[in-house]
Amino acid sequence: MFILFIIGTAGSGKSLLTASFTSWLKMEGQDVVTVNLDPGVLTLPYTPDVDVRNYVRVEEIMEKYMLGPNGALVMAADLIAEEAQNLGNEIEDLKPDIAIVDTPGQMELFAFRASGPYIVSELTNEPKAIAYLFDSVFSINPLNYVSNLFLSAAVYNRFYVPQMHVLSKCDFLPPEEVNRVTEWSTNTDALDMAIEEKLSGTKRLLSRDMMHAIFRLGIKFLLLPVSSKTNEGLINLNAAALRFYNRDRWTD
Ligand SMILES: Nc1nc2c(ncn2[C@@H]2O[C@H](COP(=O)(O)OP(=O)(O)OP(=O)(O)O)[C@@H](O)[C@H]2O)c(=O)[nH]1
Ligand SMILES: [Mg+2]
Repeated sequence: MFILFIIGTAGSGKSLLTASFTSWLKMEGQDVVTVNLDPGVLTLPYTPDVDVRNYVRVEEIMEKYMLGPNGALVMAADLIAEEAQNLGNEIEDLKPDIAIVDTPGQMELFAFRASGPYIVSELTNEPKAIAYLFDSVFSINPLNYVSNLFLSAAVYNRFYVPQMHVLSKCDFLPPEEVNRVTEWSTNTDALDMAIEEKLSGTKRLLSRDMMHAIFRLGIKFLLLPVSSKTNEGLINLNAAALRFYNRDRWTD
């Protein structure tokens, strides 16, 4: 079994990618299950096979503890950790080839509190990877791109799980823009040049220094353009996931 966690900032396309990638894998004949870890979500574009809302519900926490929506989400994030074992058992009972895990809308609640890394490590002992989403329209600005790279590096430092970078909603951009942004992920000089061209003053200095610091840490992953509307790039996402899976199996 292989577990793929979909992580990204609010609205970056996590839930729809969970839905589209799952359908695509099913068409390829894979035995795949979906896991919803968002306790506050009302509607999902897929029917989760394993759902955290069966254990923790944000509306109930709001009522019971008289909390507002954000306070309840923070509490929910911590309560989910106690259910890691149950959720893991549910996944293992289904015996899938691959489980796609949709994570909470507010990434910081999952990534930057103690509970997220605990859940990722305790859910199962099977090989895992994280797909970190870069929202297309947001990413064409080099400052936003580097800021997102920084967030991804922070996620990487929190989870210590193999990570891949996905340029989500790529159908929003013309192909030449998609190529330009994906080149930034492999070619430091191209990103340096975009920063010089498009940014000035403090923004330029900050972006350049952040970019070099991140690349020095060895965090340089190819950005895979993917669209959940057209299914473009799902084949490459699958190939990248398989590479991690096989690598994990060989090193076990
Ligand atoms: N055109 C296009 N729209 C997309 C794509 N993926 C997601 N969207 C749209 O972007 C919006 C947010 O998508 P979601 O999948 O809900 O994003 P999310 O990251 O799960 O959002 P939260 O869980 O609320 O943080 C929705 O309106 C989707 O229809 C895509 O590949 N192409
Ligand atoms: Mg979602």
